[in-house]
Amino acid sequence: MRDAVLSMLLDNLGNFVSGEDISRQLGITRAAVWKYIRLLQSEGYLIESSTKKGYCLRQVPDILDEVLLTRGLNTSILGRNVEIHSSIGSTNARAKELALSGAREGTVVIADEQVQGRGRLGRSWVSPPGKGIWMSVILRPRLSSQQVPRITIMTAVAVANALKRSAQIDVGIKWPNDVVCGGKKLCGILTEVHAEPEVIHYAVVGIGLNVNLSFEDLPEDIRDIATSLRIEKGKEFNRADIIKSILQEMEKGYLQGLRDDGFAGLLKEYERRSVILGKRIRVIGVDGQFSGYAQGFGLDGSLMLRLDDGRVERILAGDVSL
Ligand code: BT5
Repeated sequence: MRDAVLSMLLDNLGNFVSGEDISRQLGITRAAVWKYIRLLQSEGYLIESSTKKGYCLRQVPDILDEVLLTRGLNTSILGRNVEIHSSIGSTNARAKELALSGAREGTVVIADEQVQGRGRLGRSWVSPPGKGIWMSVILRPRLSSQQVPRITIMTAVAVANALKRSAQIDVGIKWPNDVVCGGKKLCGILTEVHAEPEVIHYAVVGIGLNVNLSFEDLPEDIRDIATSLRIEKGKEFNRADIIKSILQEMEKGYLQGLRDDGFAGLLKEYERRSVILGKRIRVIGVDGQFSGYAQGFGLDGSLMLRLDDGRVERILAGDVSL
């Protein structure tokens, strides 16, 4: 019923709805309406009330609420099932639990704060409350385990397209899993899979996107390498709008790029946004360190690095510095 009251206020955003209308439409007493209004106000919704005119929600606050997250979400798989936490260890860890117990494809776990946010190789991911998008999406793609890097590539392109659409910002992609702006990291992606060589049981794609963090919100040790939408654009953004945009773009990339063999097209978009293509880089990979020219990306999502002796090394995962 709380959701229904909120939906009515959202349907009339910026306008008053009378208590009587709400009570009649939802079949609850005026006292019950007032109770839900008080509840929503306590959650941070700024609702004006007037004895004559009723209730008015002036603007949509930046709250992670299932109603706000699913309203107008135009997807058929991703985000049809959402789990929201005010604080959690790691959304990836939670999504893996859910995936193991059979959660359906497209299930999304979102947290306002992570206290054990993780990056690759056991690194930590800074995830303070109320300021970022810390979310994980469960996918069950029909790919071989060799093609897993494709998932990260698809997601990076989706985040970049979503940011263009919902935040009017042009970002670059730094292989394999960084979305960057002005050379600094705006978003990191962590893809974890439970797979056998020929089949992926599930993939959990974690997205950490710095939205409304100020420079001071970033711990000192990452201030030189990290940024946020707020720092780049000088204003705050509504996280739910960006989340919906990411889910929409991801679903498109998933259906057209990963499922229907359209990966070559997706790779073109990735290359267009790549900040390393054609540049001299250093890569620290699992098999050692390499220097050379980033020549291209393989259909499996690997990086082709042309070494100084002319050989081309195919690298599946690693950290790149320019
Ligand atoms: C990543 O790892 O970039 C993957 C980050 C994935 C985070 C999401 S949040 C939702 C989901 N749940 C999780 O627990 N994780 C995922 P990697 O490439 O290893 O980069 C990690 C490095 O980025 C750290 O060692 C820091 O140097 C830097 N870093 C940490 N927090 C950052 C932040 N908020 N913004 C930018 N850089 C950060």
